[in-house]
Amino acid sequence: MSSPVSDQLFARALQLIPGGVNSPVRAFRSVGGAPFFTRSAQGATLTTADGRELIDFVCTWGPAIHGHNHPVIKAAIAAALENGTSFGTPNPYEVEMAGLIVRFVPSIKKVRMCNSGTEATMSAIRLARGFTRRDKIIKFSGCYHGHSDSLLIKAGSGALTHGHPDSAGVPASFARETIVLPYNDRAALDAAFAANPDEIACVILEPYCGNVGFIMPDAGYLAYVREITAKHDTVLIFDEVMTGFRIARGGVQERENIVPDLTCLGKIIGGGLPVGAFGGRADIMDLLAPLGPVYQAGTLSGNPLAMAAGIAGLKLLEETDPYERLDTLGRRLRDAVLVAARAKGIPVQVPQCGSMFSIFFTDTPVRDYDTALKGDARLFVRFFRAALDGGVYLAPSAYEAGFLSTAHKDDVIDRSCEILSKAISGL
Ligand code: HOZ
Repeated sequence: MSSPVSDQLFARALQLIPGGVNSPVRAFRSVGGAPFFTRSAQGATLTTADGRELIDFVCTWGPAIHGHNHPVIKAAIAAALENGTSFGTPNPYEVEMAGLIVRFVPSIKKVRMCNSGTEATMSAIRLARGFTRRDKIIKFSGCYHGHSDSLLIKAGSGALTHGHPDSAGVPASFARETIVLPYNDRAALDAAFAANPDEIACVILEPYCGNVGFIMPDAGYLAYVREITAKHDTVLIFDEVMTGFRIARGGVQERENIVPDLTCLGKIIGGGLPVGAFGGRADIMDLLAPLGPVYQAGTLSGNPLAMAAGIAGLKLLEETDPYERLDTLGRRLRDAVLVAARAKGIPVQVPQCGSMFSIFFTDTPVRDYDTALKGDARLFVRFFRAALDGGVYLAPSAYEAGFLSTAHKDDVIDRSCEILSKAISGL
């Protein structure tokens, strides 16, 4: 695929921006070649700087559940823009947004807005430490909670894709406070709590993992995590930055009927503009400044444009209730891949729930970091390139989730199934 405009832009970007990208997941280093540049995005389609149209299953890494550039969200941003871009004082949008989040997400009684998922998880952990007066935290290998120091240990997403799941620059003394366990392993949790009595401030996890590919919990696992954290007075934090408002309106916690103490949100709640939020039990949230001693702040937190976009997006979800439909489309895509791989004799796993999915080339069911790494990454690269040549853009990594939107209508899914099946049969 020749992309002279993208290639020229990338050459210039490499001189000015480390690796030519402002977030490592956008680089094509693990799949080879240079990334394409996007000129515009509409519905389920990206148009590259070279004028190529691609069916997009990255959806800006999750936020675009209504597709790109949805007219209702666009109009909400335009209307808010008339009143200004940032006030540095409370604004009415923030109150409406908080009301929507509290109404839709079962465990959230109070919520604080911030600017990214990274800020949300970092702040939720500080809050859990302030609440419990304990220092240690538990995270799970392959879970990615943004790029704050304590969390870049055995991390997924770009950290794993580019070969640095344990980031350089994290002081050993910080890393010592982070206990990393395998996901889906109850015995490992038991052992960690037994070895660190009254020391663990919080357990943070993506209840459905989306950053080491898409992985779902074994039956009863999340309930067990809830039970053991409650038993040890440890704060349970669900990182629903990806899954919030995507797996269900109330996130995984609604689907699985689990009540975490704190929840982190981002992506969809910003309607495509930068945003994050964390919320939960009122007694914990009220420890935040200015009420309490745990400090957290942000010049652009609750930004009126981001709030207006997010509010429009959340209201659209309420009006359209797209979840069953998205699941049907997700299953069609999954089944097409399974059928094509079976016909070709290629082992594949396609975990999928609603509008999230992954494609792992392995015969081992994927239930944690180690089994995700069993996927044939070289075969994934060939598959990725064939899909891209055919007109489908998947995340440029064997360890990222795919996303659908309501703009992926039947005909788009039909075409995608054809392209992906052809990509597999050519492997
Ligand atoms: N969670 C996203 C991908 N796994 C983050 C996107 C990014 O790092 O740019």
